[in-house]
Parts: sequence; C-alpha cells; structure tokens
Amino acid sequence: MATTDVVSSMSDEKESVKSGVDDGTNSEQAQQKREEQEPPADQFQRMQINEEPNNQAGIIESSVPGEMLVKHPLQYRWVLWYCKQDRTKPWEECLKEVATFDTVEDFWALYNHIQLASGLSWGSDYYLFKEGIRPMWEDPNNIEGGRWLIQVDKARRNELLDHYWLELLMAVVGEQFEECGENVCGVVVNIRQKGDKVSLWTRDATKEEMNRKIGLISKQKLGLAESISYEQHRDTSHKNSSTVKARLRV
Ligand code: MGP
Repeated sequence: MATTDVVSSMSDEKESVKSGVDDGTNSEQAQQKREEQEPPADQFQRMQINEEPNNQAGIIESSVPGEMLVKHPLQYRWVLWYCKQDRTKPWEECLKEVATFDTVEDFWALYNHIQLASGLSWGSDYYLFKEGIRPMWEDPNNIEGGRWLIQVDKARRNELLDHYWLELLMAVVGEQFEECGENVCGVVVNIRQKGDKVSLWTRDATKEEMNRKIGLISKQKLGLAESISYEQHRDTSHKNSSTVKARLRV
C-alpha cells in the first residue's frame, strides 16, 4: 500500500497532559524533560503511514479544515502494556493492558498522556506489541523468537533512556523495518536500578538475515555506535547466569 509522510505540524497538536500510567515518581522532572525533548519535526516526517485517511469523527464541520479531522491509519493495531514487578505475585499477573491504538494521532495522544520511561519507578516495564501478541516468551508469536537488547549506559541515563524508547516506538509504529516489519512483534523498556534496558522482539530467531537487518535499522535509528546482541527467548527464559549467549551481533 502506498505510504506518505506525517505532516510536521502534528507536533503542535501534541497534548501536554500526563496521567494514566503515572506512578508519580519524578513526575515533574519527567514532564519538564518531555517539554525539553519535543521531537523535532523531522521525526514526525520520518514516520511512514498509509495514505488512506480514516475519518473516525465521521463529520466534517465547515469551520474546521477537513484535514484536521482526519486520522492517519497505521499498518497494525498496537497495544501498550505496563508491568510493575511484585515478588508476591506471579509475573503474568503484574502485566496490565493500558491502551490500544491504530492511528498516528492516537499514538501521540497516548505517548503524551502517560509517564515517560524515565519517570517510572524501578521494576516497571512498558511493552508495545502488535494486537494479538501477548508480551511474553510463551506467546505462540514469541516462543520461537528473540530480542535485540540495548543496555542503557547508567551514566548517561538522562540523555539516553527516553530517547531510545521513543525512537524504538516510532520505528515499530512507523513501519521503518520495510519488508522485515512482519517479523517484528513489539518493543520493551525495563526500568531497573542495575541498568535500564530497551529491546525489540522478533518472531523467529532462525531468520538470521531478517533479524540482522532489523538490528542494523534499530542501531541506526537509535544512533548506536557500540554493538548490540540478539538473544533467543528460549535462552533468556532458561538462563542460569546473568549473561545469555548472543545468537547475532551487529
Ligand atoms: P525481566 O523483567 O525480563 O528482566 O525478567 P530483569 O528484571 O532485568 O531480570 P534479569 O533476569 O534479566 O536480570 C525478570 C523476571 O520476570 C524473569 O526472571 C521472569 O521471572 C519474569 N518474566 C519476564 N518476562 C519477560 C517473562 C515472560 O515473558 N514470561 C514469564 N513467564 N516470565 C517472565
């Protein structure tokens, strides 16, 4: 399907409110940072979207320009999940579905409504996965897959964490992986005292060329100079040391 760029003026429409998933940690700091980190226009332009508009409002009032009512559909519907570790409960029970969206506008509305990754408390995670894929190793779409893992340098957390997470979100939602996009399941950010992590999960760990390309595109989007490794979920879920064998490295 043909695609077009999102207009840069969309950045003016971004909401400044913050609620929903907000545990209050560092909220003010995070909000101030959000304002400082308003993505430049070119980030909006880089999101690829489908050309056919989806006017969910269904009404075009004469006083409002038609293009302002039009929502731009994404190729997939995405679900945002949140998890806060609680050692007294099974991991799965801590996982909560937050919201679903399938347009560029709803993506930004959600992103601007929730806490920044850097404002979450230790032990929290966000997961953004295609609708129909639960963000866990056991899901049939993940069971044969793996993840590109990016460890966030603790010393540069303020500068890197939110930037990496937003870049990864925009890359998956904006279909930046070309023909490999089908193999992408979702993205994750883990907020950890020992060091935050962001990762991109793919469906099939045996598709080396496809995974390598996804890794290279991710590296480029995040502006990484250092190498990153791909771990198979089967290894991660059965690990008995702090390291997991890298299946690929780019
Ligand atoms: P984690 O949140 O991926 O990493 O897994 P963390 O907290 O940095 O820990 P480390 O082991 O990488 O150092 C933490 C724990 O959450 C795992 O050991 C599992 O008990 C549980 N867990 C995490 N994930 C992603 C899954 C999953 O997909 N399925 C199940 N069953 N448990 C999971």
